[in-house]
Amino acid sequence: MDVVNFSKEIRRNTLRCLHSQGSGHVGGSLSIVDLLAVLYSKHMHVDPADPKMDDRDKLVLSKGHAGPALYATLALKGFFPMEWLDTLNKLGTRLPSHVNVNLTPGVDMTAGSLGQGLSAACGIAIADKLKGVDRYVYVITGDGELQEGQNWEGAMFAAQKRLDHVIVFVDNNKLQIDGATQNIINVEDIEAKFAAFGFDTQRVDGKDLEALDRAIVQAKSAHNGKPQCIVMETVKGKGVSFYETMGAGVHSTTVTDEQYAAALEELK
Ligand SMILES: Cc1ncc(C[n+]2csc(CCOP(=O)(O)OP(=O)(O)O)c2C)c(N)n1
Ligand SMILES: [Mg+2]
Repeated sequence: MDVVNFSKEIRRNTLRCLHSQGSGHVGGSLSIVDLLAVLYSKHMHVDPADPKMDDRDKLVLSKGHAGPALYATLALKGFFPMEWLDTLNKLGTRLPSHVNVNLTPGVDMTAGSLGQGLSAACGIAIADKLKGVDRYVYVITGDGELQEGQNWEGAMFAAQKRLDHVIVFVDNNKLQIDGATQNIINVEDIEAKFAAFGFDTQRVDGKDLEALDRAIVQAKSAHNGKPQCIVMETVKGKGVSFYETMGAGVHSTTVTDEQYAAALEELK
């Protein structure tokens, strides 16, 4: 499957997963689909048949509420049966609404309490250095999430320890739970902030699959001792017109039978 169709399939199955519960974190799941499509089709060194493979690349989905998008991606890659997508958050499920390393094959770190993923990635990366393991550790944070101070402790640490295999993506969809991120606590200029903390930074259109790919290639090849940050300009609810225009309400909203059918129609 080419990356364009892969991203479409991830969107469709993200909504399938959310529809199984009738509601959930629709907006922030859909805004990272294009990144996941590029990462998992072109970059992640992983083996669905051996999810704990020693030298695999790791992804820390720090905005752990976007689990449904990662689950759709992992299911499509063959980490687990597609039918699991219909069990989101149900009793006994392997797919909780927020990602859990102990429950889901292919999930590398538990998240949900925002702000901790970069620190976790630093821990993984420093352990890798000590053990001589050569892998990339990717982190996906939200723009609202950057309002949490722990991110900046992690950023300082990553630079101090020269963790150039840590690649942080910021899903800059401009919305958090209560409204526009800039009206609550403005986090811009995100690129300048990470640069000031010692990162190499790039800013890309997070809906442009080729631009994302180029940015990742560049970040992976830096090898200059600097941790890497890619700020992605995204749209919350991306891919479905009525979710894209819902505003802050799309953070956690319904996926009714009617909405699901209408969304699938748009994603044909
Ligand atoms: C420590 C912590 N505080 C509050 C929450 C509740 N919460 C869940 S998602 C969210 C908004 C996050 O905004 P952003 O990072 O921009 O996420 P996105 O727009 O990508 O969904 C909040 C406040 C949480 N999960 N963890
Ligand atoms: Mg956001």
